[in-house]
Amino acid sequence: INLHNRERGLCVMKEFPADFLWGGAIAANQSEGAYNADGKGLSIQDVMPKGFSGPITEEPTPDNMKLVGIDFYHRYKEDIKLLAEMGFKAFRISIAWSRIFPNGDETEPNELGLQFYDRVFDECKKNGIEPIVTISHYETPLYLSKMYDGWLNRKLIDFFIRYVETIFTRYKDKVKYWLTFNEINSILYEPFCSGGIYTDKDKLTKQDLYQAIHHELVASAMAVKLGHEIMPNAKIGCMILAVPIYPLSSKPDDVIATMQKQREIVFFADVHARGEYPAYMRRFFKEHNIEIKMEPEDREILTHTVDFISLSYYMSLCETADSAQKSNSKGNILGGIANPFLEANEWGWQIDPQGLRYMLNELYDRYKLPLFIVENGVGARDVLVEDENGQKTVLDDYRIDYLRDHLLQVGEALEDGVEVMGYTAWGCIDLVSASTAELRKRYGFIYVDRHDDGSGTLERYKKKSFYWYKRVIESNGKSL
Ligand code: BGP
Repeated sequence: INLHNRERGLCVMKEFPADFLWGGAIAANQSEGAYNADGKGLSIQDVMPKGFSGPITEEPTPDNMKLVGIDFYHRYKEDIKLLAEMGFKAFRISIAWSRIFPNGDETEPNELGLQFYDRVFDECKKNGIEPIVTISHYETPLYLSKMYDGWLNRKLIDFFIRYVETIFTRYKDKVKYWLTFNEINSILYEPFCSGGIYTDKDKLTKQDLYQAIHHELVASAMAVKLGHEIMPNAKIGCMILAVPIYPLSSKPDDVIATMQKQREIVFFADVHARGEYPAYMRRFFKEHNIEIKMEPEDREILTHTVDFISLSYYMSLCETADSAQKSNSKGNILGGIANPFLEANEWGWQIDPQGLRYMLNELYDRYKLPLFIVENGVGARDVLVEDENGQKTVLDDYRIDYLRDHLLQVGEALEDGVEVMGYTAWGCIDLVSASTAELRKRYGFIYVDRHDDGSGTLERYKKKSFYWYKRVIESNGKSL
């Protein structure tokens, strides 16, 4: 794709804003390890050794790679220094809820947990890096999941707000950018991972799911309101798993099916940005016999809208009204259909740089709010080799190609007039995969010597993409 673009003279980089937030992203549960250190309680991730598809365990088991992660808990200084060397302006991390409230429903926070993030934010500041903080990234305290059934229970709103108030008050002078729920729409597909809902996925009705979603939407809006009160200068955004949906054919039936499928996703951003349920949901709820239980204050709470929309972008999908084609489809992530014109990575995620431009335009047209790409990247198996100076490295040209192709499209979107605040590449340091819980699916500019059998020194090595991204940031996107 890249070569093709260059031949056509399209590789001219567009102007990025001077204050563009270049950086990378990780999440606590996929990197920190130290799963029971300093008073941390268990999170749902500590009993998910196989990621989305595998069974949940009763107790943490040694085959769960997340228990050690990449030991960011102890190596954050070294890691942040490496990110600073690349010139990072922003570093997206998440706070592990169960470090602050080990069970989730206590009244007093765990001071040692709070101190850890103090140290991380101070280290960022020392290195001139702006922290971007996800409040809840797939890491509901396990106790809340087991005892309350996660977000299915309205009580979660109170527990969440207590946690949010604690971290806003504590870090108000250290953190300006906050994201409420990571990929909030993913609860539709992964209710345990995303919403801490312990009840078996197959037993959940649409009614259950949309009730849990309502609780999260109210909680998110309450966090926005509270955040603005405690930190008048803060910017608080929602975060959605952004997947553009294309009609598989130009058949009007397929186009309508596509519209519906896209709404399944943008519904979440609609509520966050417009402060109310969109009109089309009335019909959806009616047709699916869903009745959302709302408290009288909920409508007012939802009017506290976000300052920006953040998104992850990995792939696009197709949709059709033809059920036979649907069940035959191989690219069935989110129940979507593979695009015959695109290639996929080893895990079936179809690579579509132009889809990012398309999505950014769609979202900006819809909301006129700044957008922040807080995840993008390609998972790949990396091989550690020695360079000519005997230094260990990874020759990850495939990663550079992927990121370059996507950044070119961000440039196109900027040229289209879209306001993009920043770009944080996913898994800037190798970490444990969310969906498969493996380490062999790597995203980083920095290689971490740790493997799925638990072996490895945890040493960090700079990949070829490390030097490439450093130049990208240095040149503010001119050198790709
Ligand atoms: C997003 C999650 C991340 C992350 C990324 C890559 O859905 O927000 O936590 O891991 O996808 O997915 P994976 O790790 O499964 O490759």
